[in-house]
Amino acid sequence: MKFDPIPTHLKVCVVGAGNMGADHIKRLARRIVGAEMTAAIDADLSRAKKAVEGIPSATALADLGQALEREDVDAVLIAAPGPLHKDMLLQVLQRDLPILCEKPMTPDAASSWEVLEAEQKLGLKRIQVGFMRRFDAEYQRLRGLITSGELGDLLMLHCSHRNPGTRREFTNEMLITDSVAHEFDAVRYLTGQEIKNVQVRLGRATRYAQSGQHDPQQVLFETESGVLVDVEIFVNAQFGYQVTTEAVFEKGIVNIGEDRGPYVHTAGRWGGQITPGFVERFRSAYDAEVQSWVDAAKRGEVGGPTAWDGYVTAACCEAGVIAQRSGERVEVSLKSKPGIYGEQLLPGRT
Ligand code: ISE
Repeated sequence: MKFDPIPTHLKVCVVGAGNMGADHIKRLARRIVGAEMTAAIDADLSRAKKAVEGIPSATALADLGQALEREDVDAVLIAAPGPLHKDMLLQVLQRDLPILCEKPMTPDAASSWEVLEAEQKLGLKRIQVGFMRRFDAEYQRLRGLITSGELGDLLMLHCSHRNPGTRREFTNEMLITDSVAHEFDAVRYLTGQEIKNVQVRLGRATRYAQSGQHDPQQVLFETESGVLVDVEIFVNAQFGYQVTTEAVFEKGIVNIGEDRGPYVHTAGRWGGQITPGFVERFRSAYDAEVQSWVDAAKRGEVGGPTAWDGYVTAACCEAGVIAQRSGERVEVSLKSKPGIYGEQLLPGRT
């Protein structure tokens, strides 16, 4: 095994130098403690070169295979497009290196299950999946309130997830698989329960959607103990980026995600700035996520959501896409959880 269990600096290779990959490259080079950015990979080599400009320790490459041959790669962060993840994950697992894989782990439940099987052959967890909301301070506080029971039982969650716009290739299914994927994981994280079923309602649509998209959509789901969740997914909302949750308890209401920065009074006006996108909105959560991955990787562990969480979200998304097409309520079907992924996240009240 090439991986030294406790290297002082984890030498990290980032695959994919697009929006998210380039952001992680900067983060690893400038803000993460105990890591060194050594290689950036992109099929478009000029993009990889641009992403590592000003980072002397990092080389730009066009192919993951080349990077895995190098002595200066201890761990891999995958931020390439989702459909490429499965092959990359299997390739890195063969080298038994720690992986942080951006969501979706893979685009469907069957391919996620193949990845799980490959990981189980190693006998330990190597993959952390990039559900960064679990590292957001407000989500963590809300989870604490749910587990402590101090406001009574959680009854409902009202979520909104708004993006300013989408690229042309963002399909109607991606409203579920790329965007609502976060709510599936966040609800599992908050409640400690699995999601039983999903339904999608399509109402009046914005004229600003890309062709083929019906936007916004209302996605409804139910957890094992009957907590009802409604999600407004609106990916061409024009005004900025916004992700909020209102939690309804027996003895109170909790709101998170108001995202209010400094409130300025000047020149006869008052107000603040709306964050433009997810990179800015969740910057601290991404920092905490990557730091946790690096720290855990040095101990030979995983520091966040696992491949099991990636698989479950893929299964929820699959049910969501069927629900989107049929308008019916669709049950989420899951295989049993393999032993290496441990217990249920939290003991939910039944
Ligand atoms: C994007 O891929 C993300 O992960 C963002 O967090 C989400 O808000 C956006 O809708 C997705 O397309």
